[in-house]
Amino acid sequence: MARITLVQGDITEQDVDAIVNAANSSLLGGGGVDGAIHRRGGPAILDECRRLRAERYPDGLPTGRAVATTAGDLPARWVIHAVGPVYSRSEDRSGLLASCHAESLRVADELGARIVAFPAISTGVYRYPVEEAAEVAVGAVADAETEVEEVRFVLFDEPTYRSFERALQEARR
Ligand code: AR6
Repeated sequence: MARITLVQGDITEQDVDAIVNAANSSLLGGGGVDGAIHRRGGPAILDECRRLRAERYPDGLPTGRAVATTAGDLPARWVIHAVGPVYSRSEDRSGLLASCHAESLRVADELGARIVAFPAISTGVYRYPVEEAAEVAVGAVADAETEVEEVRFVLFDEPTYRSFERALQEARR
């Protein structure tokens, strides 16, 4: 089981084996953490995303799934693009949110990544309530059978950091 750690900061600065991107199905970029990763990582990431679309995912990467590319100019070696669900009040999409964490770790295992950083997937543009998302994310990572040694959640702001801290305390009880 991977050790879970938390830091407040910018995921693009993390010197880890792989960072996870909160992507969308198109894999062609967007705002939030996705925009920051493509901006800081340079064009090599988008080139590989375009190739993945053409060769493996002509209809896009389904929600709940993950796929790796180079990390371009970032300190990390790989970016694992994961597609979280858009939050819905009428439908429970926590299974999809858990799945994109489990799938990211499966991809990390294929790469041989040992330290993997995750942002708070789905809690920005996709509007998932942070408290709920933190519980799902921490639970999914804690349940995963993986060779990854450390999963580092990199939380952009203090309220998100606090939510993950609470979720981690709950999970350890
Ligand atoms: N480092 C760490 N966390 C960050 C950073 C950063 N540099 N920048 C933002 N965050 P979001 P989503 C936090 O919107 O909700 C994009 O357009 C942010 O504060 O990036 O999964 C994609 O292309 C929030 O807590 O991702 C998709 O279309 C968290 O990252 C869509 O947004 C996630 O916010 C995905 O939406």
